[in-house]
Amino acid sequence: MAHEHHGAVIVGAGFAGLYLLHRLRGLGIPAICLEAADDVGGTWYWNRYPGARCDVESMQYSFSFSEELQQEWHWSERFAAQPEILAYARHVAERYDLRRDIRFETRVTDAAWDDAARVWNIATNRGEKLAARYFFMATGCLSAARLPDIPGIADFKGRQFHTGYWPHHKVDFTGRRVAVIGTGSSAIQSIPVIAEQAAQLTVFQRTPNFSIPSRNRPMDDEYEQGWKRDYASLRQKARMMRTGILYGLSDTPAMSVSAEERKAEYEKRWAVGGTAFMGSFRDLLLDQAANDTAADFVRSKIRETVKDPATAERLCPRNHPIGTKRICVDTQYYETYNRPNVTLIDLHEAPITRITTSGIEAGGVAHEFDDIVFATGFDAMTGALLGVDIKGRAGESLNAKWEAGPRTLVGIMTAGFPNMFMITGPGSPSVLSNMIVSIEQHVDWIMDCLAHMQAKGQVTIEADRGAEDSWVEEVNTVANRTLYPRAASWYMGANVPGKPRLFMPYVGGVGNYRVLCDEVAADGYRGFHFGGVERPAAAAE
Ligand code: NA7
Repeated sequence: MAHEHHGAVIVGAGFAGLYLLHRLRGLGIPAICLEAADDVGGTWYWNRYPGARCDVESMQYSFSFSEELQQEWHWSERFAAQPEILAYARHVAERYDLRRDIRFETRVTDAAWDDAARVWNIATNRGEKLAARYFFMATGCLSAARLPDIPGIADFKGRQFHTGYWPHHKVDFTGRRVAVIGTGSSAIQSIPVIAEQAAQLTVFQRTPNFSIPSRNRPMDDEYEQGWKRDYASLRQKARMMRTGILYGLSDTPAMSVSAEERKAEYEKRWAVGGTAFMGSFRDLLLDQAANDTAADFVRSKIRETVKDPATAERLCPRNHPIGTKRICVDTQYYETYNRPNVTLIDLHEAPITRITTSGIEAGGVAHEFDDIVFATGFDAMTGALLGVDIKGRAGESLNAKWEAGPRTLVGIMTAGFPNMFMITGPGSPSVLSNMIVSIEQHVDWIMDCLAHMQAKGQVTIEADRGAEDSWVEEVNTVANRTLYPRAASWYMGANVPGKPRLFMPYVGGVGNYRVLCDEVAADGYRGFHFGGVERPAAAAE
């Protein structure tokens, strides 16, 4: 079959894909977006589990590229729930007439660089063959859902769900015996909602997580107007923050104040709710003693909240510094364990041996269930990228190149794969940040770069291997200055058996990273090679 020719192919119609499509049109590069789902939204299309909600405040978890868009959209809650965020993604798609260039229910299977033609040849699960000069992987960082390797999963006769791959119809748990496996963010959000419906809910916990109450509430009109009056400058400040989120980040080291002052600060942040708790002191992710004070505080809150002391102890995280696994934000999570219909099973005391036709065997006990909810996470950051068979220059495969871990130059390109861009790829702040801020920064930077190439008549760009090696080292060096590598987290690839263990996101901060990327551009795109001069239009006539 002949190849369809496009200026650019984008994989994924989440926020990154939508914004890319919009911006590429602005540059006059005809693009097509290929999306496995039957609608836009990415993460917010798939993660429809009960209680799914963003842990970044709505006023900040939205696009900033259009003043009209940010003024006209109204968020109904401090932290938006999944249906509202999906409605927002749909609104963006319609407002900018993006759907006409999105091909749904189309999964990209292969992509190979043709060095002679200087194009990417792309194949889909529908047998289509496309060719494009530019290839964008806008596939998200948490999009390859993982079922655990527990024997017998296929034998279970009841209903099974994965939080990251939730059905589109309403799932009713009324009167049912439900198991939830996992206690990450998705479980912590869904457990309180499922517990209200289910006859019995049993939670199987391998690692307890730290969770901060969200204090979610309906949007306050004055608060919304405060943001909208000053959106441009507040957004600008957020872009320079460590996480791309504007909240109070203290400059004070934790141990420089008295225990009473520390407690007062933690109490204040606990009352405000949300991830800003980690901004209580500037060194919580750098200094173990400082971190211990915050972790002790949260453990004390768990003990205060959960009435059964044995359950409270099981829920207290002890094997990682607070914040080194993604901190969770909840609505009534710990309180849920006071309900008579909720039981917690600690897998260290009672490991799961198998799933049977009627339930789960753990610690020699057979538990019977009608439904099992797997809240077991994702092959994070690299899963979706490596899920496509990508071959670069001379047939080098991305899977082979990244066998010992992802290698990128600033998380945007990888050497040997010309004209292939990753949005919020490994080696960039990505999952440690407000994803929409990071998406906009990557797309804007790449668009400036493509405009620069257009102006010079260049058609290829590629990361230099030496520059990439230095960046990989820098990503490691900054991570090793923090407490992050002390946790067996999905940031480290630790949740996937056999995955290389190294800290994948760049921890140097969103603001610093932006400055660094701008310097690279100002320095003539230092570390990138350009090539293949396009014949001027007149000469080509
Ligand atoms: P996470 O944060 O990866 O959580 C997955 C949970 O599932 C976590 O508690 C895991 O325990 C647990 N898990 C994974 N495999 C197993 C097996 N085999 N047995 C028992 N328990 C298991 O995914 P989420 O979907 O909750 O959240 C992902 C991100 O989405 C979140 O951080 C937000 O950014 C949004 P473990 O900790 O590995 O011991």
